[in-house]
Amino acid sequence: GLTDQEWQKVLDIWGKVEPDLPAHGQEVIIRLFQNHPETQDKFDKFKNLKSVDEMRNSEEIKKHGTTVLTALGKILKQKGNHEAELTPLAQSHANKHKIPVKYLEFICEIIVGVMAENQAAAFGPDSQAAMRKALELFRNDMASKYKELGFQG
Ligand code: HE6
Repeated sequence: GLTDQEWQKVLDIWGKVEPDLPAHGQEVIIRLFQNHPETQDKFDKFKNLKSVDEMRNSEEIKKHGTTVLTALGKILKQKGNHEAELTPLAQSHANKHKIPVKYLEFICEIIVGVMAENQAAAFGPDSQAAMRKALELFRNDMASKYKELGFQG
């Protein structure tokens, strides 16, 4: 788990991201699709978007990025006691969307990268380390739920 100080760092930096959630979310989804095109294939609604320009002009991508980061923020705010938030997310991503744990790793790495670019001043090495730990906890707990559900993610 994380110490109180680490959670404090995570929630402090998330507080800086939150006012600008749609921009962060849009960038995260576009980078996910650019760096790992197999993730884009999981989305019926985004399969048709071919170029970065099309992605940038898509309100749907921005909306989805906001949805994803809003859900993640709710989870982070539970400071590890995220069972109630994680269960439905694991269920939908295992059973319905079929998203391997590997893809969760991809998006977590991209989230840290986008935050590092957009929040350079506030997101120092300690904050980055704390954020990475929080995202690792999230992924590990998602992976456990996947196992319970029999999804070999
Ligand atoms: Fe996904 N997602 N997602 N997801 N998702 C979500 C929260 C998805 C995610 C990683 C989602 C995904 C494919 C997520 C998704 C729908 C992820 C919410 C709240 C919803 C929703 O309610 O609509 C993380 C880390 C979080 C917090 C891929 C690929 C990755 C890496 C759909 C195909 C699909 C969908 O609706 O079709």
